Amino acid sequence: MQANVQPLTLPLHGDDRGKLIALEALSELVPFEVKRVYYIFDTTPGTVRGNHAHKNLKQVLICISGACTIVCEMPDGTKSEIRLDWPNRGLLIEGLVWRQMKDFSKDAVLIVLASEHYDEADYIRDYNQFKKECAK
Ligand code: T46
Repeated sequence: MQANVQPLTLPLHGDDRGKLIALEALSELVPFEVKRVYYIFDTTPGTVRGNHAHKNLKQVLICISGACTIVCEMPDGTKSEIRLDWPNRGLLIEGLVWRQMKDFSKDAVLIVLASEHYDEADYIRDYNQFKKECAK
């Protein structure tokens, strides 16, 4: 699978009652069947999470409350930082991408839609191993 990191702008349905965002599997925004949803919240100030890559997993990350920053390193070493600070701002990550999540605001809730069930064997948690995989 080609490594890909793609910011997404999720369509917002707003009126005088408030705002609503709909996410649909196999759509342009979530281009896979969602098998798992998890969320990260109540993070310790200053913490950095992630520090791993996935072999096969596809995910869409959305900070539905507060804000956090996602740092991605592509197989060619290119790095990008994406600030997720509004519920209609998402990030699609697929393929071999080293990721970190940092600078969580106190109220941050990061929700993640994932293409597969949890499988520790899909993780590359060793950075040197990641670089070796990238060189293949
Ligand atoms: C990712 C980033 C964005 C489970 O038991 N089931 C699950 O579905 C998940 C995601 C985690 N866990 C367990 C495994 C660990 O014992 O929860 C604990 C914390 O997981 P981890 O240290 O991998 O969490 P993060 O925040 O570093 O990474 C997570 C996801 O694991 C990862 O796939 O891409 O969020």
